[in-house]
Amino acid sequence: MRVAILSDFHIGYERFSADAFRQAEEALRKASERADMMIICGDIFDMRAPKPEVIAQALNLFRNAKEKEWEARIEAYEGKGRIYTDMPVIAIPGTHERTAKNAENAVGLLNLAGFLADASESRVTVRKGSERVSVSALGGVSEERASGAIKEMDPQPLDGAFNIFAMHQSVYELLPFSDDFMRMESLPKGFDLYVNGHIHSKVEGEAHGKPFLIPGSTVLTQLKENEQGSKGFFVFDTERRSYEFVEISSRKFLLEHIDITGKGREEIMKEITERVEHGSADATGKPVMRIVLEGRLNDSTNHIGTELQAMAKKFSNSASVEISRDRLKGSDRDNDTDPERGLIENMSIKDFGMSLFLEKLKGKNYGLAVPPTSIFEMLSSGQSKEKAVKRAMEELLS
Ligand SMILES: [Mn+2]
Repeated sequence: MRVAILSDFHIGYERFSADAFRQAEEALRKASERADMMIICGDIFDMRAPKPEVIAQALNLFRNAKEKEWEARIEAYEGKGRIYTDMPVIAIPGTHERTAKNAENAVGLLNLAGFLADASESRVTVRKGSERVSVSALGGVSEERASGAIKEMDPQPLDGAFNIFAMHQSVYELLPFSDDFMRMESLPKGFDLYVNGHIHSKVEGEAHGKPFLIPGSTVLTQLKENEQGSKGFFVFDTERRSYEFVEISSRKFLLEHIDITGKGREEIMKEITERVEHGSADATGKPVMRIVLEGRLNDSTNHIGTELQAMAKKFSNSASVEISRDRLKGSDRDNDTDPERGLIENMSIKDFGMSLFLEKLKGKNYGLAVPPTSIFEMLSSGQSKEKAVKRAMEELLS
């Protein structure tokens, strides 16, 4: 069978919402054409409580997949929940959809509507003729719970099938930023293929001697160095045990560094203009450019911030430009030592919030029986502050 592996559509992502929809649409359409089944490794939505218009976008996207005459069909579902379709479109919720325990998440809604099969903490087996592909999956959980959750779930490969394990987690070997991240060795053994979401650039690795694939996001989100590559998804051929990456058209993204040490404001402005003009020259559509200024500010460039912002706006017809001063040294910004920089740039805002929360608790010798991460989920849920605090207090005192 040909299995499409997609991830991180981030539908509803405000900054590039049209891109998020269009690029997810192209990925889903191409995947339906080229594959017998698909697995979406989380973060279909960008937010936990998507607005009705964003849910409508998702329904429209998955309706297209529903129109295909799928020859492969879901034959078995083994898990605690329920699925409402036998169409071989399998998904799990990711970090962005994660809700407090027992609360329905947005991917769960698509499952209820029968637009996909939520495979969280379950095993879903797809059959085409005499061939079987079995997918065991862990829906996104907070990082420090991942290895424990896999152990608890104890996923088992199915005899006579091609076995895939799917999840949505950070992996320490790929992002060595926190001891909370699970290790490759925590992945269950005996599977033929491991697929993951969460990381927004393409990864082709290995786990327990088998392929470990991350397709990356279908839309630009974090404006990081590694997002300059092409966007798309994998199609894995279970018979040949080989795969290809299918590209989708996506907005061009360029990240440039300019060293401003010893340069005056005129010179800096001129250099930025040249870079932007060069970068947008042969682009179809408006590219996204992030220009990172490096080096040391001097007396004449000390307070260049507002000018740079005005400058970035000036290009708005030809490119979406972001000028970063975070790496400058001098009195405007002083980041000579900023150990957290790398950390912040490589984590989602939510994960970063969680790590700050855990750090604060450590300093206070937190010793209650309630996992701090579930308290964090409650406090950061979309509810009003009063309600969230009330629920967290109830949980703590129960
Ligand atoms: Mn994501």
